[in-house]
Amino acid sequence: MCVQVVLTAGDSGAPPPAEPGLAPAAETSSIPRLPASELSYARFCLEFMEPNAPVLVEGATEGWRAAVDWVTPCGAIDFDFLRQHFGHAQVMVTDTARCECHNQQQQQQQEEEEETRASSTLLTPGPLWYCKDWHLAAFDPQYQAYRCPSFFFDDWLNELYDAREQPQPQHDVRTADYRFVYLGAKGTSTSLHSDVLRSFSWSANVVGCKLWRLLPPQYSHLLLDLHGRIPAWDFFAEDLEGLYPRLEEARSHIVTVVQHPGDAIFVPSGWWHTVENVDDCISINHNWLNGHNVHWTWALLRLERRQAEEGIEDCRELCRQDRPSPFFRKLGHFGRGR
Ligand SMILES: O=C(O)CCC(=O)C(=O)O
Ligand SMILES: [Fe+2]
Repeated sequence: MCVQVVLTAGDSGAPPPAEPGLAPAAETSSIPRLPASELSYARFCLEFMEPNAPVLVEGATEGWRAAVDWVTPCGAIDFDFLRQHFGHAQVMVTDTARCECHNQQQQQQQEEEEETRASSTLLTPGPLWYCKDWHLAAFDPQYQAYRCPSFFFDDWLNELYDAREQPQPQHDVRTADYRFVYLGAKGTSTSLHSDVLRSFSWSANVVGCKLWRLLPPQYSHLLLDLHGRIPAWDFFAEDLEGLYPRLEEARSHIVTVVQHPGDAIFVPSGWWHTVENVDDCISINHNWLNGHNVHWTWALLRLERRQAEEGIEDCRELCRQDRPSPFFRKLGHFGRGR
């Protein structure tokens, strides 16, 4: 699951400790690739979770039911199987043909361009639907599509979900789990983000190749707009109005990774990333927290609380619950009078 976090800008060219508590990651131009059989849990803790460094684990989907059921003999997605077994599921889809701009002006500009293109050529590019964040494990607990690889097992976030006695609404972010299926055609993509709550994420490809671009957290400030607030939606966003003056510098620190079927990528806390599906792809993704990263989540929650408090400082008095404000009194009066 992905969310955008609003950050504060660093004040100099040097990488600032822009994100409280997030230690700078070692500079790297590629990430290690290790066969699952050669990676012990102790080594994963020591070399990857603790230093918050990415790694690609090969052969992570061996023995998975999904790696058999969801794949045709020629290695494509078996849509017949998916349709038969899960055709009744309701899922969230995103049209990734439209760029996920966070800036209203750019969004409007894109819409205008699309309108112009449509009226001049009478050809509108079709939508590119990407099914994201489908909670399959919770939707059908009997059908065990995969086993969580042992490296990613120490998971306090999903344990919390499992500990609940009552089934919870799947699409309610307050109660849903953080175990997902991503299903997208060639060309679908996920725009620039860092993961929810500064969690770790792992993603294992069952079918297809994905192209990942990763940026360590100490360069977060390079993604921000002129005002130091909104991060760019893509590392390669066309910056016509000079809104993202340090994006080019950010690009020089990107680490690019090609993920093949069977590979699981470990995305550490606070690392920014984009993902492109080079083929039709289906993958399993989890977000998780444990003793190696939960302090960053705590730091983020405290920061956001402080920002929220500062944001309402000017109307704090009006919001006090023990004293109805003149505004609400007026509204109440207005309602009664009609
Ligand atoms: O596969 C994708 O499109 C996005 C996955 C992702 O962002 C993640 O696993 O953190
Ligand atoms: Fe992500």
